[in-house]
Amino acid sequence: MKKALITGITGQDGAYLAELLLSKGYEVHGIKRRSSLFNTERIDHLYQDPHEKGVRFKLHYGDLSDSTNVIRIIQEIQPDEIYNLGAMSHVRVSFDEPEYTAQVDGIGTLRILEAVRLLGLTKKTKIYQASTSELYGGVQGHAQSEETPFYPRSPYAVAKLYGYWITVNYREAYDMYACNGILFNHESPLRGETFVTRKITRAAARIALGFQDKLYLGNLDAQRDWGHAKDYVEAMWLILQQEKPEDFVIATGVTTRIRDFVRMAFAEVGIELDFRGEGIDEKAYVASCSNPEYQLPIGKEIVAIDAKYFRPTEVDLLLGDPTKAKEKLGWKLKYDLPALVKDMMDADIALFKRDQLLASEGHRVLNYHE
Ligand code: NDP
Ligand code: GDR
Repeated sequence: MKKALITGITGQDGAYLAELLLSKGYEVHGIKRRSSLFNTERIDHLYQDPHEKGVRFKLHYGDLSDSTNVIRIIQEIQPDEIYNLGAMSHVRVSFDEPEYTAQVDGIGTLRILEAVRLLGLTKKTKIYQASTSELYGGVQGHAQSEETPFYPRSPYAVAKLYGYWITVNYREAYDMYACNGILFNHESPLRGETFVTRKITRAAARIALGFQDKLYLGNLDAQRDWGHAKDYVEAMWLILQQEKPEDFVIATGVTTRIRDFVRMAFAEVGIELDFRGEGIDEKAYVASCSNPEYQLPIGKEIVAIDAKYFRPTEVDLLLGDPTKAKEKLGWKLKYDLPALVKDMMDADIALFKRDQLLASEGHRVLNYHE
């Protein structure tokens, strides 16, 4: 039985990847962080009582900022495959926590690679590094492929740039099977609530059900190449099953503006949005207002702009070219953007209908929205 170790198993991709590997017969180990509240909601359905026999799903406390912890866990497990998905993954938050982001997303990758080398596992253990389309950042004007140079535009992307190159370097220096998946944005019902797509689908569902009045967003003109996380974890696995270790771009090849995602999500609950602000430079508009908190109401007064969601440096357009992955990995997409939006909206409507029921019975429901 193959053994896999997933860092970041409690995150969106970690949860889907764990499901996929279990379905393929792997023994799956994951690193979870200690937190003051349970943080395993996305993988609770996979939990197996460790006291039982034949358990194939095991969690270990750990943190990518702690080298000795990483070494000990890898030594104990002796994994065949490591998927390094753990990261401070929020681009805007990385401007607030740049040093921590560098420690975890950059040096954390080195800690994994170095642990495998020190433990003499270079011939046994294959490593997948969660690289990102954010590496391209300021490179605009054409579809981005494995050959496109990088120009990171955030502390997150700069940390991931180190992760990318240290993975390539260990592959070349020590002949390790270590690969980068350069994944473009991928979303799902399990997407973290503060990333733009989930923030939008949650808000559309909550507004339709009367839990929320308004949705505040930042730059609506950015364009992203969005796929479904379920399709993208398949690619991660395929990348580690090749004869030779190589890096791959994983993307849909279609890009869409944030405002169009907003329209599509609200259309699912029968709300047609008419963007009054369309065509104007919203960032300049907000900056020109004397009150920095001024919010420009657009779209039937339901969607408004709040300057705090703009980033000091933005990535305007991401559009990936997945030709190599399609040809060499045989990777295929099952979801297009309308199917992704529908999947997310269905899940969030169901979630908040449950809250509606709880509220009608007099129970307190969580009121969190960013
Ligand atoms: P999430 O933010 O959903 O999950 C991140 C995971 O990393 C969580 O399990 C989190 O734990 C864990 N983590 C955070 N800090 C540490 C740390 N110090 N030590 C160990 N684990 C830590 O991200 P996604 O699932 O969306 O993304 C997975 C990976 O892929 C990330 O590396 C991300 O940067 C990268 N990526 C994501 C893309 C996307 O569109 N989703 C695109 C390209 C790359 P906890 O639950 O405790 O917070
Ligand atoms: P991104 O995803 O930065 O591409 O990183 P995010 O969903 O956060 O932003 C996408 C675009 O939407 C704009 N935007 C807003 N973003 C957020 N979060 N909140 C808002 O209110 C808002 N309004 C507009 C942003 O400015 C941006 O242009 C994601 C992460 O998963 C990374 O870990 C991963 O590496 C990349 O995708 C590929």
